[in-house]
Amino acid sequence: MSAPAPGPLSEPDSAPLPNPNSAPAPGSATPPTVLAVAHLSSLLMPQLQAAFDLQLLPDLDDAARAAIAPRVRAIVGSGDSKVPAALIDQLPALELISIMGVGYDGVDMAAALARGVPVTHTPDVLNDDVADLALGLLLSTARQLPAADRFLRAGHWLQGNMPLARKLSGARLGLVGIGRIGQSIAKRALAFDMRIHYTARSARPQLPYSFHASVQGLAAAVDYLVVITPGGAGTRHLIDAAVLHALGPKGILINVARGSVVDQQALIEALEAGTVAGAGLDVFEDEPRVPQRLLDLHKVVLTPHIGSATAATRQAMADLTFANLAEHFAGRPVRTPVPECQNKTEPR
Ligand code: 8YV
Repeated sequence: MSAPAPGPLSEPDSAPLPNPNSAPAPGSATPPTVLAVAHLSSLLMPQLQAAFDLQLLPDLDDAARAAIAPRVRAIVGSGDSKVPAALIDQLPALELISIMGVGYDGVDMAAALARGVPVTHTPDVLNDDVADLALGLLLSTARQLPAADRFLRAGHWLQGNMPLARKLSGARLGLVGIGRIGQSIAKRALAFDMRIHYTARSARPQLPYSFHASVQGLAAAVDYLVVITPGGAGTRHLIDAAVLHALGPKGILINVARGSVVDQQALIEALEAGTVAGAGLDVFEDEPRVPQRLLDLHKVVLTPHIGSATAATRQAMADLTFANLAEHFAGRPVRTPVPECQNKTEPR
């Protein structure tokens, strides 16, 4: 993919980024039209509104959509936004897709690549938060922290102690995915003296952890299985009934990746049957809807997709999403292209 040609608003290389707090000066050139595919973070929207002709897809009727389609030069969305081929195909002037999230499985990458449209995301800035949450879910499920809180508040302590929980320190941890976030989880788990195992497309001999070629083999070898692999067609239902069976009646599953990676129906059945001990889930197959059968299970800890949801991290993600757009429209290389678009944009 060649670097996009600088647009009419291009500035010399030394020019500062557009100031997100100032609207274009009266009489200046029309700002580029950017289409937000959803109502996005309030940390990002004001920056976009100040710098661009921002159009909100959910607010447009068919006629308004058709009217702006020829001038849309960028799409902006979040990690869970859908950017289908049908939308990309309707936008002849599209130059960039900027996603506020590390995951971009909602973007039809084949369609974007076919059109030569670069896609950017927000890696690294959220590694700590997602890894922190994974450890939080591990501790919450192992030590039954939400159940303990409910137990105390309900007055049950007055009648006796809670059933004993599970030990986390020293246990075997299996990571499905050993990318940047997976390694951040491993680093934290080492402080709990956990023994780290992982599976990935290929072994990483430089890492001091035990590699397993299959997810099933990994699940059979560990006490806790943490899913931290990208979503999308390639990993859909990677954690299926067979993997859950291998994890076994003492095993606990944590998912901080994408709901699509786990066969949710198979997980519910395994939890109900007791063939898996528990689960800590931050992501679900049909967010924000969570099946009643999952809500009814006391051995699961459920959080509403909050992996990166701290003020500091969401600000960093918003700023990086904006910076990718700003760099592009200033005629400079984008900062964080997705892996499929790296080395295909101008070298930095
Ligand atoms: C948020 C995420 O859901 O980064 C991701 O891929 O799933 C989360 O951080 C979202 O993208 C925030 O906009």
